[in-house]
Amino acid sequence: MSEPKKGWFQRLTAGLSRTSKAMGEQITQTFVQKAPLDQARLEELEEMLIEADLGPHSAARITERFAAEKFGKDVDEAEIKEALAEAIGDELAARVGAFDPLSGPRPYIVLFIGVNGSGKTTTLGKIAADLTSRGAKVMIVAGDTFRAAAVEQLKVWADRAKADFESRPTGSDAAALAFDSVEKAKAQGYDVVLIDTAGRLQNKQGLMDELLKIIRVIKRLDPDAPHETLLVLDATVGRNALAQENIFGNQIGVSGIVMTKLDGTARGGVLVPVAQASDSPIKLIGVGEGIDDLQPFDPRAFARSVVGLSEVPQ
Ligand SMILES: Nc1nc2c(ncn2[C@@H]2O[C@H](COP(=O)(O)OP(=O)(O)OP(=O)(O)O)[C@@H](O)[C@H]2O)c(=O)[nH]1
Ligand SMILES: [Mg+2]
Repeated sequence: MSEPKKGWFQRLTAGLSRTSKAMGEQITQTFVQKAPLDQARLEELEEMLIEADLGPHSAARITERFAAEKFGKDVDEAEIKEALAEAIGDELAARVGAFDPLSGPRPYIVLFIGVNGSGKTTTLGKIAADLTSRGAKVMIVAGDTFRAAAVEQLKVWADRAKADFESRPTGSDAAALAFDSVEKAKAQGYDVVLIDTAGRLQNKQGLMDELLKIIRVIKRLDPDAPHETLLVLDATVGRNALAQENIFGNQIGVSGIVMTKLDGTARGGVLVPVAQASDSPIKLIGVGEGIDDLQPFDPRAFARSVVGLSEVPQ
């Protein structure tokens, strides 16, 4: 993704408002008056983090760190939020990765994978729009040959992004389409190829095999391809995202994670355990359905937004 767009922090904050509202209310209740931090309030804090789906391990680590700094001291709501944001930001700092297809080899081939409805097609569309707006020559490949409406949905995004579009009738072989498209992209000097795939339940081996086949055939054209395999995870499924990461990571291989729909849940904290459990970094986050609602993952900004604080101080 390009540099953060104007107003992106506001979008992030708006997107994460359900999570931050849940956390904020709890913090306000727990720390209504400035008073020394005691064990009872620490426990409430930890409970709140678990409720926001940060997971027991992160919640415990963050609480411990917080206790080490503040136990017995007078703390108010604002200080709690600042300290919490810092602790969450530190938890995530090493788990971030850049998604930058225009500085890689050409054509840069990106494969989108994930379960049904996680946001693959939408994320692909948003990325395509960003890339074409920066002048890149982009090809979109409708590798979801499984679901009838999938091609039309993607075509809408391709038109919106003014990207070229490759598709075949429903039921066609996705791997053959991917092969021919990549071959064409190489011959015609494309900068980026974005390959959509059919949503799959992680327990349906047939569809997993199809993904492996797509990867196998494009490697014949470029042994380093796909240069990026983005696993798209829906934040609203909560801790189920952890299982998905595990299965796709092991069976297919993942180079980066996109977490979508952070705007659709009060449990956006789930990004934290996913980031920690995953071998691959979080690269992008989705905070809405619109074309500008995809952002590079910025751990500090995420942490501040999640607890309801304003922009990262310069
Ligand atoms: N609120 C919100 N909705 C999103 C976000 N990303 C995607 N969606 C919506 O989630 C729904 C599913 O998104 P798709 O992009 O079709 O998901 P998919 O993974 O391609 O789904 P399949 O092709 O069925 O596997 C759509 O209604 C999207 O608009 C997001 O960040 N926030
Ligand atoms: Mg789709």
